[in-house]
Amino acid sequence: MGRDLRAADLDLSEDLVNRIAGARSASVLTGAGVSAESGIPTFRGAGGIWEKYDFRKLATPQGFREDPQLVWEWYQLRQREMLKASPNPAHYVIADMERHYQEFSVLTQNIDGMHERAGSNNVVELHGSIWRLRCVRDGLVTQTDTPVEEIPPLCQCGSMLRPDVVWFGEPLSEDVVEAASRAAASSEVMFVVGTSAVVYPAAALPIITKNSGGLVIEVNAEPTDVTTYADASLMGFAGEILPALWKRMRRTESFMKEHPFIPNW
Ligand code: BJW
Repeated sequence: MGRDLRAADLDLSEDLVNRIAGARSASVLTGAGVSAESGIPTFRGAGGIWEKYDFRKLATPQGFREDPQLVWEWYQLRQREMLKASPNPAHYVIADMERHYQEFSVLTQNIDGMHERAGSNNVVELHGSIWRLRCVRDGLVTQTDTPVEEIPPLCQCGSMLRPDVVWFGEPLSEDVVEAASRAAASSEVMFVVGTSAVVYPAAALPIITKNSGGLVIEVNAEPTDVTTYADASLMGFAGEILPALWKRMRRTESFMKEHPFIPNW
């Protein structure tokens, strides 16, 4: 990791790079792979979280009801790890892209807050945030930027707080689904970065873009279901591929015309 991939090495036609750079609206769907180079583990595959931990006990409402202490111990550990981690070049390129496109959204399945820390503003957190806690009784949400101390943490009302994240079998917030679907439908380009694209409804978002006539550009360490319909699949580490892609985009005529003061090297 950390290799400086040459922009010219990307397997992308000049025509496709021009279309990507010349688009007016774009979005990025990200998954755990975008934060892997920050040292935050992914869920599936070798070394993934679900290899070591049982998702039924840790990421379902039933698991929380049965053993909130255990679930909170896991989230506290992850809060500590995430706080120590820093955004990587992939997060920073995505934040830069927001300044290029007239309309741009980051649709993230991650709960780590890395996109915001890298400078992205328009972020839709599909599966919630580890930095928000929600009262199990009245749904009141509080924000935090430090790991919880006492576990399980309690609300002022005396009830238990839970992480404000979406577990298996729970619906995503209606507002979030609405915002993400709208962004997907209006995107001329969607980048799909570091997700296995097996968890729904998030995995349906690039299909919405594709069916609405937009381009789907995948960046992943390995093939996924998205590979079968993407307009291009760039295989490799997001922290290497995205900076190389961004460099190629900055050299296109449409980019230089629009941003004459951004260097194209
Ligand atoms: C790199 C890289 C590098 C690595 N560079 N790439 C059957 C049974 C049970 C449920 C279902 C079922 N069929 C369908 C469902 C629904 C279920 C679902 O989709 N399940 C499938 C798994 C089958 N979905 C849900 O339950 C959702 N809710 C729902 O559908 O509600 C409906 C409803 C309506 C009305 C009433 C009630 C319900 C909710 C899903 C919530 C997912 N939650 C989690 C945990 C969140 C909190 C937390 O983090 O603690 O979200 S699970 C986990 O998976 C997490 C992730 O956001 C999500 C997606 O994973 P992601 O991000 O794709 O990571 P990985 O690890 O899978 O992939 C990483 C990728 O990166 C890989 O491809 C690598 O190659 C790549 N990579 N390094 C580039 N450096």
